[in-house]
Amino acid sequence: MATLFISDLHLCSKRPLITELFLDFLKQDAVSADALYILGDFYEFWVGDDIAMTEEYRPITEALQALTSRGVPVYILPGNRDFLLGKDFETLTGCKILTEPYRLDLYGRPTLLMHGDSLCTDDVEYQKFRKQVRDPGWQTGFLAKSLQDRIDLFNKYRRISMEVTANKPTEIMDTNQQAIDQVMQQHDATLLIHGHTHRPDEHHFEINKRAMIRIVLADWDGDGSVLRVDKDGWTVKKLSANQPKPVIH
Ligand SMILES: [Mn+2]
Repeated sequence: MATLFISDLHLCSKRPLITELFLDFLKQDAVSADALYILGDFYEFWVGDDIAMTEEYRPITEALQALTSRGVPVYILPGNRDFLLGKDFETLTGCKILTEPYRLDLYGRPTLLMHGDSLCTDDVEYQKFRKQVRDPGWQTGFLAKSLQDRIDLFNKYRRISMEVTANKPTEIMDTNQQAIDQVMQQHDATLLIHGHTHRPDEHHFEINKRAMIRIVLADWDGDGSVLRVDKDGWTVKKLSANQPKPVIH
């Protein structure tokens, strides 16, 4: 038995193969797991729980429900794309939403789970935006708008974000080591698992002579990627679509 970690699937109707890969992963791998943790940006965007049963999202909602009802706990830690996941999503899927940083004992190892965007402290502009959209007052106001208005606003944010990102030095958008040290020390963890940067890797370093590890999960783009942890250690498993289908433009 193992605990599985995934992030940055960016599920949306424009990438049906990724959704298919995820649904297969639930049936083939996740069904026998101790637990599944989804560390943010599971969806490309999430404008409110009222989209959970729309044609686009229903298969995902129902597949998560099927998994949790079979007794596999599924935890989701919202990212910068899906921070509006809420109570109705929990009820419909049986998933539990975590707030970050989330600390757990992972087979004896004190572990911290995050999405990763809050560690990119060099990107001051982004952190300001993050603070705004994570504000409960802002969220209540946003969710009170019509579905179409919310989708339009999200698309606008995405456009602005893409323009801004294109002009930013890439180092700024990576994690800041001081921020990592601080959060790991504060929560007394020796392993940090996060996604967000799309720079999959395993970093080994020390804080006050204590060995630390930071695992960065891969985004799902063409292939899927799963971090599998058990009492003996961890491995990264690549997932490929069983029957590759031509992409129709
Ligand atoms: Mn992200």
